[in-house]
Amino acid sequence: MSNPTLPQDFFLGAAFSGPQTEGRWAEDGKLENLWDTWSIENIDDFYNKVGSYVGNDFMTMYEGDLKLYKETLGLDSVRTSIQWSRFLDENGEINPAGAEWYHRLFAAAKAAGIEMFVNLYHFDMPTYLFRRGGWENREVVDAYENYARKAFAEFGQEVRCWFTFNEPTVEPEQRYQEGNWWPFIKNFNRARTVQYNISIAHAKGVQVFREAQSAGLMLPDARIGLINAFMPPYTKENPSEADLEAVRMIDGINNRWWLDLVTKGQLPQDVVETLAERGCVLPIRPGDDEILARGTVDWLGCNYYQPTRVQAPSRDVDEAGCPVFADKYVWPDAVMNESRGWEVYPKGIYDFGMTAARDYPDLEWFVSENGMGIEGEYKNRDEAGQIQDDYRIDFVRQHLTWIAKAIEDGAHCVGYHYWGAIDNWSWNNAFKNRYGFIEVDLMEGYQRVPKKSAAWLHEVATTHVIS
Ligand code: BGP
Repeated sequence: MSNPTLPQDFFLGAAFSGPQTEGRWAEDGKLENLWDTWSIENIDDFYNKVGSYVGNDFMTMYEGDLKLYKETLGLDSVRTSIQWSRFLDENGEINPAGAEWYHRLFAAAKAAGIEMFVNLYHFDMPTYLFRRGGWENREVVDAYENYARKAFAEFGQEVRCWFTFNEPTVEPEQRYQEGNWWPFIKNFNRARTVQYNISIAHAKGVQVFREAQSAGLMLPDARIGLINAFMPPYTKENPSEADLEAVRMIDGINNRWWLDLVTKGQLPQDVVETLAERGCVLPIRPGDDEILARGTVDWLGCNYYQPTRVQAPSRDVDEAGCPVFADKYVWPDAVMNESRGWEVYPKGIYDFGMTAARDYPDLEWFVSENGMGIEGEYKNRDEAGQIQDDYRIDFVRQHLTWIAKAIEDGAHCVGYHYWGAIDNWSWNNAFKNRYGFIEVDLMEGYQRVPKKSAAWLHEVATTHVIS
């Protein structure tokens, strides 16, 4: 049987973010963001005590990295994020040194033949705004609107593909609901307030993008999107009514919420109603419907790592008095990436594509992140010192194969970005789990060394044949 192929105009690239790569956390007027503050307050929370300060040293290495992307990996496009805390000062005015860095980066990417996709917010709230209430305070939504407006005006002629947020489900969950990220809040209802206000901020971001377009500030073919982690929901075989209800709400909160917002400019009414019935009242203000209506996008990014498996909850309410809609369901057949504790289920991306094609037929989307982080990867070096990461080749091959099938079956998927194509800083996991096709050698001044998978990826990216 011949190898599956991807369409010739399908793009292949990579994704990363400002806070996980740039480094130079306190130079040239950069303000502290929440990751810097957490690193300062308790470095012991970070794997091997590696805080946010250096990223993967991208601000030093960026020209070489862009060459690696293009020449060694064969990629055509790369996403990063602007750091709000680097670009603007505490008065919401442009920090010239911060702006200068992004101008330099976008020019270097262009010279290297890499199209730069730019996202505005990647879990990196400036700390002074968090201290004013963060996403729980509508004034911070206004501050985001100002940030977006200034970013479009400053870089509108340099960048074509823009995104308002990366994974707006994650900060509510990790920082406000599960208490995994500083300052470790555990409150489902506060998490939903944050989710709601981020939705308003997204819609305002799209609105100022459209205004910048009308004012002639953007490139003629500029586009705006949202990136979210879409985790197709599954439950047990032969589910009960209560299991299916758990699926409805978890799918509603994590997936449909954002899909409805970006395609219809509204939130799923059934989800909002059930939340209210269970005592989780969103901070809806008069006029919000009109704001949300402006949140429809040109296209969507889908980050896919793992599916969600849920079942009916064993209790209705948690310790904080907040509603519980589901418990985890452990599928006995699950294949795990033990390093990260995430299930590997490549067919999930196909299922997402088919659901999107059925329920949101006009939506164009791409896989904006997908990747495999492995702990202790240095143990897989061969005699010449190269990491032999056949598992990564296998992981990407399987996902690309399901994407090719989804396209064949009618999914409107136009590209693929691998997460962390060069090893980078994974939040409080720091450099524990490595994602790259290119190793970052922390013992050798952050030196970049291609792993075995790099040559394989180059072949696929330049031929579109999944070998
Ligand atoms: C996504 C984030 C990325 C990245 C990735 C891998 O959720 O958008 O920022 O970190 O997951 O996860 P981790 O680094 O936690 O292993």
